[in-house]
Amino acid sequence: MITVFNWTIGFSEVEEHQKLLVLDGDMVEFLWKGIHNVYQMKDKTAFDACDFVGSKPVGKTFETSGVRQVIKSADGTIHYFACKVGSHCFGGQELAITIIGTGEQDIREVNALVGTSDQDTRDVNVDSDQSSAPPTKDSDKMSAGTR
Ligand SMILES: [Cu+2]
Repeated sequence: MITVFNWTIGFSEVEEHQKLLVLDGDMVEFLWKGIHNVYQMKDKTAFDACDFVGSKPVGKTFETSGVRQVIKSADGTIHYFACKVGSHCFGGQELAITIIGTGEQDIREVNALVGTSDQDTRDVNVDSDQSSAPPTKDSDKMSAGTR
């Protein structure tokens, strides 16, 4: 699936405009007008600080609109992107893309559950299958550890 993302919407500084949920292997296409680019940031710290050290350009650094990136890795992984032009990143032109699964979940339902933290979104996979009680004897051994 290709998700087309308006790459200048983050200037609104509305937090929800700076986040996106995708399925593993989805492609995100950044679209814009004017002079912008797309960099994948090293990590969340770099993303929050608009620090481009260790970042990698997606496409050419002054590509015209239409840069595409396949988002692929484990569930719950967050990929961070920002524009390196001028102070655009500080102005809100940034995007955190979270992978929420491989395609079997309803993306709209999950949307309601994420967005408040960077917690692993794998929690949303928990369903009604919790009726099986943990084994009592063996679990004592396992938790005996280092406490
Ligand atoms: Cu920009």
